[in-house]
Amino acid sequence: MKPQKPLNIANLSEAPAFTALSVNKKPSDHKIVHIGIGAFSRAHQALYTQIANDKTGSHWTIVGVSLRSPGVRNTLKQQDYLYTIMERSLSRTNLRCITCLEDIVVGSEDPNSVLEQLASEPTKIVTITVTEKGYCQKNQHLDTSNADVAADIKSGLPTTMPAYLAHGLLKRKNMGLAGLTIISCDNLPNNGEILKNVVKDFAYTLDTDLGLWIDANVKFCSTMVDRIVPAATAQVIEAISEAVGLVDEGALLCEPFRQWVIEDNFAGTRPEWEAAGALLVTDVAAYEKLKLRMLNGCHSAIAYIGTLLGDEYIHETIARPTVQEFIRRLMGDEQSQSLEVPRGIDITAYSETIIERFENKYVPYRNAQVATDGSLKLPQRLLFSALDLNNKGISAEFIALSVAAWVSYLMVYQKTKGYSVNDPNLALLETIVAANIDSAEAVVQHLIAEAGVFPQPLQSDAEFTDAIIRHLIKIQEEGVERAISVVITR
Ligand code: CS2
Repeated sequence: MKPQKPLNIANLSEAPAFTALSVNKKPSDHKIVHIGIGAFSRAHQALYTQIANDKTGSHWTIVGVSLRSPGVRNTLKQQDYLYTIMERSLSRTNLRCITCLEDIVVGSEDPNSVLEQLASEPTKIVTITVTEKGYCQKNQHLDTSNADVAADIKSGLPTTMPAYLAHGLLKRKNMGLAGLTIISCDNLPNNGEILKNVVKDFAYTLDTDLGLWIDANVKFCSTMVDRIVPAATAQVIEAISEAVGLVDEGALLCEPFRQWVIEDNFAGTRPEWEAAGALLVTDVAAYEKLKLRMLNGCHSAIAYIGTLLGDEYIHETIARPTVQEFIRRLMGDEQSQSLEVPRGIDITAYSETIIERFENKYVPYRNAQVATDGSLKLPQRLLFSALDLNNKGISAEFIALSVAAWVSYLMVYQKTKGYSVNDPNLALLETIVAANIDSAEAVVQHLIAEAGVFPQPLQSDAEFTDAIIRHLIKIQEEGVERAISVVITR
């Protein structure tokens, strides 16, 4: 039966799965400010904090920050910031109510409300999920040619993540508050270091001493985060609301799998996230590389191949035997060969788990969602692996085909506009593709040289360039599935 009443504290006892829950809404003196309070962070970091609270009796709360849209705040405010996570696979369905989210502030409505949270005494930790483009970086430093960054420097009011953090830290410094720990949870290698660089670069534009204060008082942790959490749809909200027995407009569906590896580099206290299964390590680099190349690299390859095949979802594309074999080989022959597997990880089992996770049709994930922002994702997901393989004398045929699928995806879009392409560099990509639309060779060469996507040494790798062109021509002439069949039977 369709529920009528909303999920909130007063109605909680009417949700059979949650009757035993007690919600602690007392003000907390241990807060985490989370910038970028989207579906991923609510089903990942918030869950780790919730479990750590539940297991240890601690009372850490999260204040979410949405830099632009008030949507999530508007939805969750009416529900006392409670929401459900449904973990789902063939063999498992689990419902959980998250109660540790305290509030959400919206930067576009009131930038000061964000700065106040960053510069409040109880705030000990800031976690970040703003996606690749939110870092406003170029070569791991602040990109001052980025229009939003330039506007933030000029106006003195923040709109970008680096500007918010720098202003917030300045406020903390001026108020004589202690430093804090800032944790990047985005899919970027070396994410803690990049975050530190962009924040410090912005800090120097505000106050010459702020950089020194940051060095002395603020710690940045790199992390590897992993969980497949699609953007919630109306169907998901309806199905979860029915399962809960209350209407939950903020409900999220995700896979049961989750992983969080955190660099143990804290300025002060933190939740006992290890009680929720997080791994605290001295160096996360190897874990980041493993996950970015094995999972995200293959995810992107599937997204472009799947879009060319007209598939809506990742699970549909991975169910095609040729694609599945291709992804296994991309992982086994190339991505895994390009990196050092962290000790204790069985790479074959890890790869098979990734395939199973992609196959999880109970958590449908759109190819279009993974395909977004390709120009910012391709380097760490596929291109750096090609570079490392090249240095080892191993050819990168499967990677080249995946890159050719991305090029073909841009070309088909240019010609047909049959789907939308979301990418912050779309204008430049379109210009390059449009000028060379009749020649696979020219399009690849100009994208490699001018799109700002391909790392320098790879630009002069003629063998890699030729392989992309060869696969692109095959895709154009015989279709992507045939192009894949050729490489997997070699
Ligand atoms: C995906 C990731 O949309 C994407 O680009 O590859 O969001 C992926 O689902 C997560 O990184 C999994 O941990």
